[in-house]
Amino acid sequence: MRHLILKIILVILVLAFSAFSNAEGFKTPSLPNDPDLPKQWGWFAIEADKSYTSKYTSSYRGEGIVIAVLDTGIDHNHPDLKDNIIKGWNFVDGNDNTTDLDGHGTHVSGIIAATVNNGIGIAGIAPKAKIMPLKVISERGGSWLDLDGAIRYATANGAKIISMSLGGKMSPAFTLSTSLTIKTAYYNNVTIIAAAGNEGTSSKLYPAAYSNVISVSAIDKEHNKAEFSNYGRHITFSAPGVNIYSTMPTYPVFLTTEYNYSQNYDYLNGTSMACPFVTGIAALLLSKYPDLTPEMVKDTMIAQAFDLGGYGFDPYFGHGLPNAYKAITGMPIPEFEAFDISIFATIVVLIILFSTRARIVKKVSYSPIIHTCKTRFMPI
Ligand SMILES: [Ca+2]
Ligand SMILES: [Ca+2]
Repeated sequence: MRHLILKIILVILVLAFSAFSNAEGFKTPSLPNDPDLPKQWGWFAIEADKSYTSKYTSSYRGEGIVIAVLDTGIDHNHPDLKDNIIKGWNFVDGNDNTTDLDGHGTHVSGIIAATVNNGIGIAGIAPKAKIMPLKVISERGGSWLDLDGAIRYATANGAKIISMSLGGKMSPAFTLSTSLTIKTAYYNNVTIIAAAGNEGTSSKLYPAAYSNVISVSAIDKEHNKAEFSNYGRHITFSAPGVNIYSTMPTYPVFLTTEYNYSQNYDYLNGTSMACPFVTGIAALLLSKYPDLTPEMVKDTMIAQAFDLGGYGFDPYFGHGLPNAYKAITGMPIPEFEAFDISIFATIVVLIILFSTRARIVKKVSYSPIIHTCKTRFMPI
């Protein structure tokens, strides 16, 4: 009888273990079923496939991370985006209608956070992140004042990342204002990423050229710098920006009617497309380590980036191509510089204090008693 009970318990345990090990969480995910995945060379170039399928990283997909996309708005009804959009604001018209009438903002948003494994279209890099569409560009372009307002709005409303696939040459009057707005966002722990520009020159475009902004140049499928991509010492990373397949509005917009791009999905070129690749990886990293500062986000991605071109940092590729898998499997890089300086400064101050005190004590202790009157003045 006792043996029978033991056997029954054993069988129950084996069945339970078998059910447990087959549970969803213990399976290594296979590649997602999005049919246009083969068109997304950039998704594979940053190893988003490895990040998606590895048991070490597959649970970090941008959960809890709000990304403000400062652009032309978004198609709120696109089947590959509609679940990942939160309320935004239209700074051009001063209302809450952030419908994309151009196509650019919808394309950028799909690269970052298109729904993955839903059997349609493409796969985003951080599909559990939420896009906050902030419309700052109309068919007439955008104003720096609107950009400032959008950066402040994003910071005040919980965005962890601001992604700006836009830029221009600043007039001195606006340089200070936008620079201060960006600094404020940065010190409120918002990671700020911007496209370097498409003039194919080393001329600086803002906001990418600000020191608190991660600046992104573009590469093609062969890892060559895209001909159109700007470059210079201010480039932080290089990311896919040629023949990038992503979401387009499901209704006619400027890019489809004036330039014959397709509705629903199409290819675009630009550092505007490279910027959201870096944004997506930053979102993956922040979903694992939500408390990282913008400096730590940048340094951790730098430490795990794939070097391109000349050895180490160079003005064409910056620190290279960031990696969606390695960025979240490597240890976060602490803020060494700030840490070291504060410790160093403390040590120097302590040494000065102790050496002064030692001199004083030494002098006092060696002062003969007969010179008591003089010892009163020794500390001076
Ligand atoms: Ca999809
Ligand atoms: Ca290099």
